[in-house]
Amino acid sequence: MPRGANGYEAVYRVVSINDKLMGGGAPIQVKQGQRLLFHFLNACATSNRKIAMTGHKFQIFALDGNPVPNPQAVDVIAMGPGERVDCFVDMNRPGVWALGATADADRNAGLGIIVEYENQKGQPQFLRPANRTWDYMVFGRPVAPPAPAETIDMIFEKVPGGVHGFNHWTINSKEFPHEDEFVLRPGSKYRIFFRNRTDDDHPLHIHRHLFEIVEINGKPTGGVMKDTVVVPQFGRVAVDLMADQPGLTLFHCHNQMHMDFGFKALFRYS
Ligand SMILES: [Cu+2]
Repeated sequence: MPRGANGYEAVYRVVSINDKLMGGGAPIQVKQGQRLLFHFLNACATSNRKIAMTGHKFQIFALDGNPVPNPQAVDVIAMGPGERVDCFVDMNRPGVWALGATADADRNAGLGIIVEYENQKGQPQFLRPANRTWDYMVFGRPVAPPAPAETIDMIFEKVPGGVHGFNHWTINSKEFPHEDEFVLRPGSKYRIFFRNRTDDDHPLHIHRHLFEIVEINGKPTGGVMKDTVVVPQFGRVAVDLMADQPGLTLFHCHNQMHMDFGFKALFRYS
């Protein structure tokens, strides 16, 4: 792998929820005993984020709009750019709370919204949860579906941009465009191996298709359908994709900077 100084990455002075910095808009006003439905979308072009709400659990039932086989309550939600999470939260801990980023820098830059129980006043409280793990596999089944006959291997690498440059990104040693590497036969199913040989977590997205996560870092899983998956640094994720949407299909890292500097490919149908 090429070595050298990292190039520029995008960073932000302010971060918002529904166009408002935390405290800049109306709080979410709730009553004890209520159940709230949340639709979360990470609309940032470049940053993975984690959010939490002290004393409350997110009861996750759908990812990227697809019901999960094993709904679970978790303390923290992690989302790469473009990912969506649907969940319930039971309001059973009166107070004034910040629903916001677990990273202090992001929360202090505005990434949060105040949740205020009836008859409660004061500054919003935020305590970082002890368990901040996020694992797609807890929402799936512990077995992978049978392997399809066809496989596609994708190796992702970084070409460091140097002190005043931009990092570049390659798929199977090449930046975009890839002319004929990725050809799908209509009606065939493919197991795609995403091999991340970089020190970033990449949110990978395939247009117009769903895929099933079937392996993460060597552990089998099944049943979680998505269109975007964050592949951890120096990790491996396998997904099964049914080629049933003929037409040119863009595959890319959902980090805009990575996509603009090589990290994308067109899948074609034969
Ligand atoms: Cu990326």
